[in-house]
Amino acid sequence: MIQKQPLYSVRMRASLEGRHISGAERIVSRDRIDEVSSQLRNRALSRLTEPDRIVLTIESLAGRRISEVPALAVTTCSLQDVGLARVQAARILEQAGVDPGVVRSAIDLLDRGAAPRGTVMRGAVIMTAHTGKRLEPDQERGVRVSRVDWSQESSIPADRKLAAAGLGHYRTKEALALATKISRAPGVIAELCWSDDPGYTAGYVASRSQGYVRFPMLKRRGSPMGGRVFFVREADFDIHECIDYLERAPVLISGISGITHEHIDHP
Ligand code: WAQ
Ligand code: MG
Repeated sequence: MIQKQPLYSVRMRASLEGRHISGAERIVSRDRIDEVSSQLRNRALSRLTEPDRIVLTIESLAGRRISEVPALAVTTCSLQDVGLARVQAARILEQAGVDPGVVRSAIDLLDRGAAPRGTVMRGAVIMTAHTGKRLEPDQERGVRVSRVDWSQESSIPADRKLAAAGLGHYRTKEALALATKISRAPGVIAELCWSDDPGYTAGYVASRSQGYVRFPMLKRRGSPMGGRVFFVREADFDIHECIDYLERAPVLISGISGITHEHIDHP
């Protein structure tokens, strides 16, 4: 899509003594750069841990091809027990084509901390769906998905629809945008994610065909462990093409596709 007005990627990264604390990003028109920059800066400063360094990057996307795609459909699965939720999440990933053993090792990996010393990675693990091999070049950093946001026209209506469904937390809106972009990455067949925020227990599994399936309790409250795993097909997988898309291709989310709740007592 060719934009009438040039768009800018605005990205924030905050750290303390070199350790990552928070990051966020937007894609906005020129006249909104000031407003959004200060929002991101305030967000960095309002974290429990105060950063000693905040890096703001403002980059023009003029001349870049920007794709506009609808959000994945959202389903919330009612299972309130972490163990049962993980069984159901695993089943969905298996249906997407991930080997059952690989699903288990991915869940264990996020539980233990996927970075080398058992800490949380800044970005995502890339894992082959049949043999469970890790392919991300740097296991401390992982792959950071970037250059994705809700379009200006869709953002407020999306807030309204998500809030009306009881999903008004900013994390849900951001994760849905990320998951939508990730689901379209070349070679990615599914994703698993839950937050590293000890107070935020919700997580999701997502794929292009199954949509965004969220679980209010995908980890135990109080756990500082979280992360993302992108499962990729084994054959003809081009890691450079995939990472280039995830990190660099600008994607705008054009609107909400549907929000449903699914009540099941047992996986
Ligand atoms: N690209 C790749 N990986 C990322 C990115 C990114 N841009 N941002 C975060 N991660 C990885 C990193 O390992 C984090 O530790 C982990 O994901 C979790 O990040 O209600 O808030 O920002 O439907 O803590 C999911 C459920 C919330 C939302 C996810 O993730 C819902 C969330 P967080
Ligand atoms: Mg976080």
